[in-house]
Amino acid sequence: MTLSATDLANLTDLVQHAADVVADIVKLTDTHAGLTVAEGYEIQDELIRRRIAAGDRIAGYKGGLTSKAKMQQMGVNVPAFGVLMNDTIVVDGGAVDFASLIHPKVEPEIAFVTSRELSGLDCTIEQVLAATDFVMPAMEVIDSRFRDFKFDLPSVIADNTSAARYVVGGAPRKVDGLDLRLLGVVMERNGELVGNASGAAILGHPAAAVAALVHHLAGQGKALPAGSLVGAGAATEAVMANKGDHFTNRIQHLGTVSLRFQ
Ligand code: OOG
Ligand code: MG
Repeated sequence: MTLSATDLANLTDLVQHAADVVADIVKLTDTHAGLTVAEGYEIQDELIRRRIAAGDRIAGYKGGLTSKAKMQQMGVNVPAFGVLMNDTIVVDGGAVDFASLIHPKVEPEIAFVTSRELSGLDCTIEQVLAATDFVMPAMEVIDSRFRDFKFDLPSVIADNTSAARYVVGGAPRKVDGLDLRLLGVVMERNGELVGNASGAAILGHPAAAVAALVHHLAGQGKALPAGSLVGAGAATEAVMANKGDHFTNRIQHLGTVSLRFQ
């Protein structure tokens, strides 16, 4: 479809309002059938612009749908990219207000912090690793604004890829001497195993998710700034959360990160 300025404003309002009032909506393509992926990113950009105008700031970036487990769970077969806003960052061990979210799910992730700018459509895993300051265990709380988490690629992108909360923890670790593909990832809910994988579950190598983000930004004429926090995406399926639940992600050699819902 051709997204008019009015459509852009209205669809952005719709998504932001759903988040604000904690009530789901149907996916955008149910009412705007021809919405494209590029238009999804236009809506996401407008959403982020508005949050910045309201006083928030960008804390980092995220890759989503970067593992087979997630792609199969959501019925989407390519990654999508989004932005982590500062007011969604939770401290390690911290609490998330369950009532502030529609139907939160938790994902075990690995997060990167970069030391140099990365750019270009040909950015490689090696370049990402050379520009990585450190990696940390992380978890994302996703909360699709769409009913029953039913969406397609343009809709989920417009919804800033379901981003809701993000927590990093452990001890920041240099990647030298580590093969990130081989790191065991173990997520527990209330002490019970709910997901396990190795780093390779993320596009074959977690740094490939950062490279894919760089390619995506390059397509928009942008670079990934030095000092960026990047969530590489869930290594396993996302797991439904309930009020009172406590989640932990343990990653071999990187340590542990946790959060709870209250
Ligand atoms: C989209 C976001 C996916 C990930 O890590 O794969 C994501 C969704 O599944 O709602 O953040
Ligand atoms: Mg995620």
